[in-house]
Amino acid sequence: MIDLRSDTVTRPTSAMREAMARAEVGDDVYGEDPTVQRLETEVAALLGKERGLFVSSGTMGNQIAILGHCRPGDEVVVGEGSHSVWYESGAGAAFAGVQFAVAGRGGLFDVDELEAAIKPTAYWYPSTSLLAVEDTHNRAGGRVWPLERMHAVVRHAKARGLATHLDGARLWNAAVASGTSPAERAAPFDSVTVCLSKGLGAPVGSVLCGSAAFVARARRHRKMLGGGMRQVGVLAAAGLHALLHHRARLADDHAHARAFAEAVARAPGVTVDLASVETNIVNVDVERDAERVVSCARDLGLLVGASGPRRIRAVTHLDVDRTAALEGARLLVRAVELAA
Ligand code: TLP
Repeated sequence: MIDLRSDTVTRPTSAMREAMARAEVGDDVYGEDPTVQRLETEVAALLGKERGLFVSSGTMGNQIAILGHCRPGDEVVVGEGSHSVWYESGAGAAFAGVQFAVAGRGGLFDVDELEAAIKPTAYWYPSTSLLAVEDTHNRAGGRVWPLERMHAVVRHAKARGLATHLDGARLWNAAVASGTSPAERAAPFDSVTVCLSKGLGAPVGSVLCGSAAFVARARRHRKMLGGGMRQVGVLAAAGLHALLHHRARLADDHAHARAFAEAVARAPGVTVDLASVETNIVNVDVERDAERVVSCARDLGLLVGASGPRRIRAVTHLDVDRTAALEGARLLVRAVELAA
């Protein structure tokens, strides 16, 4: 089976498992796990923030950020297709009591579109208190925010009194693809979530970073959500290993995604916006029922996901080499034919 459903499907390498087995651990709720502390310090330094907090998932990181920045009834501005709106089980509404306003179209937006999404000030409006930006943007097909545009919207949000959060689940991909550093990209944001379990290939874990005061608040919220973990250095060790060994190779995933996209784009009945394939995610628009294409692909030995009625998403990762990516493209084209 070639599995292109997500870069979350990777399995820990044997070197990563060895690092996990060797990890020094302690009870992290007592603040006594040295490996967790090392991970939090290293990620905070990589992002140019004061502190980091190891959390179980990107979803938990985003939700703790929303809890830390907002009050019930507040509004969070996001780009179209935001992960928090689509894939976090409605947690923003359930736990923080916020609602979402969408800026612009297609996931990325500009200052005017942000301004249009901010509610005026009167007691009958929700208070727009947070801007959350996704880089890379998942549903937009792994798009990388142009640095200056991203920083301009953050500057505008701050001028309007909003807090700012970066959902950097794939910030590592954005940095590699654009030749900028994660710290440069994260610089103006109040908080940032990065994931270790996507392209980096760790089995679990994300790190939420920000100021010392923000992370102290976040630690309480993490406990409230049941995310206080104990001898979790075994997992932090996987993350540290991933950061050290799997970051630069993300460029390979991007090259494989491009090769996949170009091969698929040549087929009839299929459209791929090649200009938007910047990292490891490829959106493939099909003139067929996407779920039917997914099921035909599975029968042929390829796993992909439907991200819309006529859209397929394919994601390259650590466990997919160029040969597998090209074979995946061939099988997807065949599945589209069969789904007719
Ligand atoms: N995305 C997953 C699914 O949930 C859709 C995937 O397969 O791409 N922010 C962004 C931008 C993400 O893409 C994801 C995961 C998360 C947050 C959440 O991370 P986890 O899965 O660790 O909660």
